[in-house]
Amino acid sequence: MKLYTAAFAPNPERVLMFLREKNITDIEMISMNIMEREHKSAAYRKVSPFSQLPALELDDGRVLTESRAICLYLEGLHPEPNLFGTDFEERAFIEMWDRRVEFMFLLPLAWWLRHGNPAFATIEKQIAALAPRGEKTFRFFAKWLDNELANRDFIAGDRFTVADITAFASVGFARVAKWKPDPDNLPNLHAWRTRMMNRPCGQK
Ligand SMILES: N[C@@H](CCC(=O)N[C@@H](CS)C(=O)NCC(=O)O)C(=O)O
Repeated sequence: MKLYTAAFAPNPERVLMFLREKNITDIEMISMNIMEREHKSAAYRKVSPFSQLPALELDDGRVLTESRAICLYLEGLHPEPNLFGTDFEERAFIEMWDRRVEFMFLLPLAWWLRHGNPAFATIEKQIAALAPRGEKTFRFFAKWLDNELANRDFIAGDRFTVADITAFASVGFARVAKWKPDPDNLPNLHAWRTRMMNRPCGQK
């Protein structure tokens, strides 16, 4: 299998963290430079129809895109440690949390950065009004998550799951906005981030 990936990009990072947590090391890596538009080549468009990363090319030539789908496939091949849930109830709650994080944290952050930071003009038709809208939702969700984490150590419950990976990749990407959870205002999110940094997902 081949994983098309990119440095400093949150969705590829989600899959790379998943690989580290599962200790999967037998996938060929093909790294592309997004800022230099390597992923916009005609050759890569044949791999990924929307020219996005990551993409996992299977040995039979089929291609999976969407970080979550790639992780789910890898969970099937490497069931332990379980990161998607062991029974239907746990899977449903983990999915709820993972989607909350993706839609209310990672995507607003992407709007904030991609529409507000001139560095992203090479890959985004920027609409200035989307940046503050994204920033507001991102900051709102960070505060909300901080309150949630007052009562537990992980995003979706009492153990580490794929939802922690999505949130940790988001917090990593937020460094581009010079944002990280401030221990005074977001103490629980700050403590959770420290826990993540000390896990395999935090070891680059
Ligand atoms: N929903 C997709 C999103 C993939 C995505 O947006 N990837 C970004 C990198 S984080 C990308 O390829 N950006 C290139 C571009 O927008 O031109 C997933 O979960 O994998």
